[in-house]
Amino acid sequence: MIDFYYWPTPNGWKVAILLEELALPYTLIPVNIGKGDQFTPEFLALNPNHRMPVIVDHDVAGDPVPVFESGAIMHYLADKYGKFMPQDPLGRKETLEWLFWQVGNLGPMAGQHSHFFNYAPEGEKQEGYGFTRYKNEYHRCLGVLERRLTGREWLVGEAYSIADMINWPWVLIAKAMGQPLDDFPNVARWRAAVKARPAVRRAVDLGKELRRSAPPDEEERSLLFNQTANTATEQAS
Ligand SMILES: N[C@@H](CCC(=O)N[C@@H](CS)C(=O)NCC(=O)O)C(=O)O
Repeated sequence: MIDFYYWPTPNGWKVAILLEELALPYTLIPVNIGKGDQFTPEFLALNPNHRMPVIVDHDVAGDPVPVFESGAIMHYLADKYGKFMPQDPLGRKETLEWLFWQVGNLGPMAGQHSHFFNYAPEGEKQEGYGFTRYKNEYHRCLGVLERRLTGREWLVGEAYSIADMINWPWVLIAKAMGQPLDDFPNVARWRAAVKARPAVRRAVDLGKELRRSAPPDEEERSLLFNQTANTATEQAS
């Protein structure tokens, strides 16, 4: 059995998609990131970076194994079950390239753009240097995907893989973040193909109702969104 520390956001969906595709049994453990669950000592023991998703794999020979960072989790599970990742060295190398690209490029750029787009105070939002920088970087990343997907169905090789699963969630919500995919027809086609998979639909629906729980108040939001090493440590203690 796997414990899945989760909140319904794009980073959470990545791992939810793989768990559903692998049809693995798991226990969902909600991490309400709007309320600060990611700073509890129990959670910090699993992920010192206080972010979800995290899994704890109990289906191992010794002590349960915690895994943090979505890319590491996807690689760990695909490797362990020998699925959704090519087995030949070149295919594995390409899968890792697109996995690392997601967690080093698309993920952070889309995440910061989402923050400015959804949470920045008025004024900062449309005109600020930061807003424009992350908006353009997110757009650039969509262009990288467009070039890669021109003339190919999936990101790596001939088959749907963890490279597609990890990149898809931040593309799913492109329009909602003010960047419709009109300029990126191949990305739009690929987005629809992934979205049509039953496992993907189950993953995106996972824990939807959790989001309806009370949103953070102003003080909580300020603490959560203005983290420094000190404030994060204070919250954890
Ligand atoms: N690089 C991390 C990013 C994870 C991440 O940023 N998770 C967000 C939710 S989408 C989170 O837990 N945020 C909590 C916070 O900001 O304190 C991964 O890919 O796992």
